Amino acid sequence: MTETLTHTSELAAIVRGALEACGVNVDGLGGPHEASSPLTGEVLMTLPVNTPAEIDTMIGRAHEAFKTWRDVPAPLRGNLVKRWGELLTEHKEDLARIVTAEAGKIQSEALGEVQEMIDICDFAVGLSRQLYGKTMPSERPGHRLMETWHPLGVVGIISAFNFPVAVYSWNTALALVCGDTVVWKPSGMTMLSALAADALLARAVADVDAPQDLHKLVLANRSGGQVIVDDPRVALLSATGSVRMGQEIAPRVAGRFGRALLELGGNNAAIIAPSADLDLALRGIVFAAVGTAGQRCTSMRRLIVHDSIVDELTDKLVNAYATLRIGTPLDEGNLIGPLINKSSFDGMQNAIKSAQEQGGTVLCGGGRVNAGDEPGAYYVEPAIVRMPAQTAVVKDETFAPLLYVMTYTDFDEAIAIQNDVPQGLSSAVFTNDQAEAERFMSASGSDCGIANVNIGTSGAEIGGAFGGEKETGGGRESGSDSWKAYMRQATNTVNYSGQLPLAQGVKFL
Ligand code: UN1
Repeated sequence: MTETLTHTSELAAIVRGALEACGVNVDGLGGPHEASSPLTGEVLMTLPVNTPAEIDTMIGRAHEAFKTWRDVPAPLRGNLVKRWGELLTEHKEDLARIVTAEAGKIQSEALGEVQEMIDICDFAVGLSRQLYGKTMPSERPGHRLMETWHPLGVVGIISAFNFPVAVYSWNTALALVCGDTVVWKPSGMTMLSALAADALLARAVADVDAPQDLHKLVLANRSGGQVIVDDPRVALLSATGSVRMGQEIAPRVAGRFGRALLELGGNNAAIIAPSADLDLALRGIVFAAVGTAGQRCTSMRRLIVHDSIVDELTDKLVNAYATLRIGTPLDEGNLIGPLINKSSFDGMQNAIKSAQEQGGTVLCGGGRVNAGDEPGAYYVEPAIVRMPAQTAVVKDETFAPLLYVMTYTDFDEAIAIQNDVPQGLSSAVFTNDQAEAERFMSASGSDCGIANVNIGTSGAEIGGAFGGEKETGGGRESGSDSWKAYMRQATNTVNYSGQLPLAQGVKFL
């Protein structure tokens, strides 16, 4: 999928072709929403925006479809997800192309994002035969005690621009095998990727003859999202985005006794111990700090380095940063694409300014690249800022390639610095001291949902549960037993004794 663009309008043509290949009726689109590309700043296409009344109808249809879908045996529901996974494999490059154009990811990372969708489909298909419940010994003779897991209802999904299709697929693949139906509101910045992913699901639905209304794509702004948040027919609301968004959504969903699954901000750190393999650490740090232009929830934003190696490591990092090519992701030589928009760029500039005011020294980066060529595009040099301590700005999440470096003397101090932020998504330690590694993963070690050893903070596999604590929101998505969030649990006591003994030895009648 290598294309070098000579003229911006070619990008719109490439995206149009990829959308059509995925089955999107491009001629039927058009409307008030401008879908633009961070690669060039140009508008690629215009799209319709759903009204609250339309969204209400969509939720109603998905709710009706649930009544049929919940009774389809789970392994047969798995057939739908299996077909979706096949179509995603077939159209991996088409979908990745749209993700690149719309989210600004380099091609390898965009392909990786679609691979993540394919992987979760595989996982969910296996899961469709493994929605296990437990049986427990009953305290009463001639009784059986067990649990069953049932479909929950409509799952509302609100997703962010930075993983425009993968995080949605974690939710959707699991929800569908669990017998739920889905209503999805993607980010306003990545609606084209959403149209393509949803069109492939529509094809899978048709191919296996599943109920048409079991998935609904809502193209809307924030107020459209609120319709989904507030609707009592939406049993689970799974939302990825900012802490502010989570703070708004969580009480509203709780107020109607709905369930919320939140994946919010991250402010992820790596501790670099004196025993670490520095070359390995270097590669882990660079990918986590500048991959996806620092715009992953899991991006590395803080380095906590033992004071005996900090100068050596920062020299190596600055040298490594100097070799990174920044520019259009359509050129395979570039490793850093654009920020999503001007407000991300401004956020990074403001953070660097605050860091300097708080005693920080910029070791490299921070400036805008080729601004003259593409006035509406925001390419930046990734920045490293040496901080005297973990000041207020370091505790904020800045969604950009901005890495703060701090030092520590003893390992407990490093863990305390790592934990002393409001967010709790991902963390890492680079060490060859096994006791330190174990300590980091222990109950009084990292307080994050993800705690890695000799691996960076980003790039998790789908097989593990994904999510974090504190302001990150506490939700778990993707692998392990995250599926339980998408189902309701029933406890069944069966009496085959012909008597009616009461529990706890109670005597009555
Ligand atoms: C996100 O940034 O919201 O672990 C998801 C990772 C990816 C998923 C990130 N597998 O970096």
